[in-house]
Amino acid sequence: MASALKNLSDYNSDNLVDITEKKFGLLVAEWNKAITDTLCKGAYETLIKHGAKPENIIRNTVPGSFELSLGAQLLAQNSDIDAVICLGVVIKGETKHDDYICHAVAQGITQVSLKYNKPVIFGLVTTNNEQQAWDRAGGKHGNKGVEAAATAIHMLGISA
Ligand code: DLZ
Repeated sequence: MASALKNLSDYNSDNLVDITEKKFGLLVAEWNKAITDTLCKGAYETLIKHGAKPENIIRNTVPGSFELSLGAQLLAQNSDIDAVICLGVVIKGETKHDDYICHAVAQGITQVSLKYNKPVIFGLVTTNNEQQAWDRAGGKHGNKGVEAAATAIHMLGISA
């Protein structure tokens, strides 16, 4: 099985861009807050490590992952912001709520990305249980917040 790109060093350096003057919107859902805070820390530290300035990382929270789409739109419409990183954790329950939320967010942030022509990153961890979510928030499957930030930086390097 192909392994996921986890760090910027996994990307082709041709696509990398200097992010010292780039502005990022970091949008974090508060459901499963302990886990989303860990994703957020991973994303934030990755941006800083690769040259972003702390004052250029605008962090906002939304109540739950369902609200990520509107939150992303509110950030993306700001012409100062170059990329938006959406982070959330949706854990399967007894009903199909997880399906509805995940599909809505996937569609919503895709629309925002295409409407505003800027990267809006899908950093949604969707799992069957809490342990699987922790496994992806600094556990055995890495930190998806780090991957989301690396993806944003990579996308900023795409040019026509
Ligand atoms: C309602 C709900 C449920 C049941 N589960 C989650 C979840 O696992 N992860 C998450 O981020 N949000 C959840 N929510 C909240 C919804 O995303 C949303 O905030 C509410 O339905 C209000 O629109």
